[in-house]
Amino acid sequence: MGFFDRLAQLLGLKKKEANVLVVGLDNCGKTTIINQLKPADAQNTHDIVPTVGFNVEKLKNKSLQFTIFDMSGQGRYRNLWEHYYKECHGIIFVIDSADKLRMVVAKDELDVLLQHQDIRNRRIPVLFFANKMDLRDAVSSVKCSSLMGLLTIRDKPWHICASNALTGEGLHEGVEWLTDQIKDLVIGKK
Ligand code: G3D
Repeated sequence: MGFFDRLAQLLGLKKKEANVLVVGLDNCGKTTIINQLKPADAQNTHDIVPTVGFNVEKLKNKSLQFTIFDMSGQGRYRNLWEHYYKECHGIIFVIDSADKLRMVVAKDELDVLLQHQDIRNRRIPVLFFANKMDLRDAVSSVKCSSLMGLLTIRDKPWHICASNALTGEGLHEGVEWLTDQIKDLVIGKK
């Protein structure tokens, strides 16, 4: 059973809704990752288009919602996506591990996100994908953690996985972790 099915089933049982934000700079692989995570029968439907700043994907059963933001473009859409911070139960932060130059920008965006008033004081789980691990210039997930300053995050559970969104490699491990974290948050404590 995939991430969607498993989490949706758990949430469905409790009539809860979970919101997951999928964020990162443009072109880092957000859309490709979400497509991989969708149930097999929905994977080849073209209902997710490349993200232009902002894209909300709501699953049919309505218990699980993915909202995808591009954190690029001088924050043109920032006001729109900040609206979703209050309601989110988990964050997937996608990093292009082969684009060391823009990792500095990704780090700045991460810092702004983590300091936001609606995120700062909450123990929201953050899953990082060091994506595009298949590319020759890709840095390891350990190196990625250090470039992104992840070791300084102490008030939120976080986890990083190297991934290849084209093949799906690494995605499973990451979403297993996120599922467990959200399960505790949404079902365990609310
Ligand atoms: P975005 O939604 O974050 O903007 P996309 O990014 O999912 O649209 O991906 C941007 C490009 O990167 C796409 O290529 C996609 O196929 C590619 N990509 C995504 N993940 C990986 C990966 O893990 N490895 C490699 N090698 N490429 C990846 P195109 O050519 O369609 O623009």
